[in-house]
Amino acid sequence: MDRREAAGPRESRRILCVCPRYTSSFGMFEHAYPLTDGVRALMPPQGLLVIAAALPPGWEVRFVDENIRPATHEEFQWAEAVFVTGMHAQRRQIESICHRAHMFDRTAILGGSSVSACPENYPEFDYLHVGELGDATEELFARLARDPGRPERQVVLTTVDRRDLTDFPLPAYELAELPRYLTGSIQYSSGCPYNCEFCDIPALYGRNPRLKTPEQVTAELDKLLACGMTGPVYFVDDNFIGNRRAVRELLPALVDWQKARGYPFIFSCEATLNIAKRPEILELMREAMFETVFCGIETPEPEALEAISKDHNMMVPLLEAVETLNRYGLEVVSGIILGLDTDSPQTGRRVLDFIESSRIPMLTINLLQALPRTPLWDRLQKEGRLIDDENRESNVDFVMPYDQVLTMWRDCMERAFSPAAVLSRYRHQLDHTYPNRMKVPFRERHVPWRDVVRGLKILRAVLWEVGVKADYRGEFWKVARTCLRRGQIEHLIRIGIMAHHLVLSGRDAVEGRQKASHYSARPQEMPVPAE
Ligand code: B12
Ligand code: SF4
Repeated sequence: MDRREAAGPRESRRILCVCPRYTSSFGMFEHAYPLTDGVRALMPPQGLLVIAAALPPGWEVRFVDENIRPATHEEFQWAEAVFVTGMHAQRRQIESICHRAHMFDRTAILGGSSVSACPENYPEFDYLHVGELGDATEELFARLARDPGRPERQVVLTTVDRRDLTDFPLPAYELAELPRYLTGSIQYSSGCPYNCEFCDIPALYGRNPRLKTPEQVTAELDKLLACGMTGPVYFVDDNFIGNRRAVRELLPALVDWQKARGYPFIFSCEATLNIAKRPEILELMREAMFETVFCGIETPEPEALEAISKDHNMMVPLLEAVETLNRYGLEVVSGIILGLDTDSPQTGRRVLDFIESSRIPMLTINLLQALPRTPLWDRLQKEGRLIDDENRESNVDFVMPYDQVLTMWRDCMERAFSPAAVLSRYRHQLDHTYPNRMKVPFRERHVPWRDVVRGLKILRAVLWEVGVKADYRGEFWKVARTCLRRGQIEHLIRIGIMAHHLVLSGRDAVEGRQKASHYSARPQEMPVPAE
């Protein structure tokens, strides 16, 4: 029997899927959006699009991403049940969708990473779906098929038997307004073999990465392309090289797919820094047109890496690893954590020195936040060092004085993202990383006319908003002139919008407009949109 038919009686149901707004934070690239032609969010929510595709046949589904526009009264009225997803950082916005669903007496159902880690945080939802797509999802569909109404008390369904990734449906990309996203999203694997102290991935998604087949991934790419997506596509995998043997099988399929279709996509992914030890993987990534890799470097201090069980970052000296990736045309994006137990008053200076020497342009610098279902949470709880105070920037009672950690964070943000620092790091990438990328002649590339028009509009916005109006335009032109002289318009556009975001985010941090920990669910100034 088809798995989708196993859900129960074939009653047709009307499901409204709603993705909550993100909390305003550095990693959302919000300052970049006004320079684009209508981008409103970073990437489509893969989890909700997979669930939408897994609904039993005949069920009607609508999808709204509230980062793009709010769900309307008419949509809530239309639905029999409202499906919501989300991370801890979106908690208040998740709750708001539940309230609105209940205003119309609609059944509210929550899944995703936040509820999977902390079901107790969401007492108001009618159903909680804990864990990945699996037996809980089938039970949910069967119950809704029998009765879509609100149950008398909350029902919590927990996946014990996860659905094999090879059995995942193609995400329902057709429901999303793809041009409104900065990048597309795709998933190849789930889970990570490491066990970093602060990370909840091993507990939520497992330590043995589960995988899709290369054929499935290329079919998803075909679907993304058919739905009108071109340009950047992000692999949402926790660690792209979690299973190195498998990735060596996937990459040749990606290379062939890209070649056959004229390289419509530019890929990025998240991977551990020890990827630098695998030149054969890096070469294939270059050929498949991977251009950016997010690596959780976390800290340049070796004793700190050891203390947070991230010693795999030390397999290759940090600077050497970054340089190696750059040699394959890969720009590194890095996460940095301040507030670790090993931090000293010198840590901020060391972080800044590392940023300067590695020339990594884009870094998310966060204060440590303890997430539930992590070894860090368990340790701090035992030590009595978890602080539940929404007015603080972190729930961790740091070893160093709180104000000193916060000052160190602000100082790092200010210096790392000063216009001169940001643009000189991009200048380095322009000379030492980008020339190492695959060069495909323009006529051999699949670039729809609409993308050319879009590129020109963004170029105009960059030149006007940054090149003419910004107070740091002098620094911008030092790099922009070189790009123009070399005819590197794509680089000019990318550097223009990203540098703008980094510079403005640094200023937000210094002027207190940005949170120091993007992981918490502290209520945020950003309101939930009214209809
Ligand atoms: C891509 C990604 C992002 C993207 C896009 C997120 C998105 N909406 O797609 C962006 C860049 C926006 C992002 C941002 C952040 N992220 Co993020 N992100 C991820 C990542 C790497 C992949 C997400 C994904 O697509 N997974 C694949 C899908 C298929 O899995 P899934 O979403 O869990 O969905 C499955 C189930 O949960 C379930 N499901 C999901 N939704 C629903 C709904 C219903 C109704 C049902 C029945 C089932 C269901 O079915 C799906 C299939 O199995 C995850 C790690 C991970 N493994 O998930 C981190 C992760 C979700 N992010 C995390 C964090 C901390 C953040 C940030 C705070 C980072 C930062 N420093 O700013 C911000 C927060 C955003 C904000 N400021 O509001 C944490 C969340 C911790 C938590 N438990 O809430 C994670 C788990 C990583 C981690 N441990 O650090 N992130
Ligand atoms: S390597 Fe990354 S995904 Fe894996 S446990 Fe560490 S922080 Fe989490």
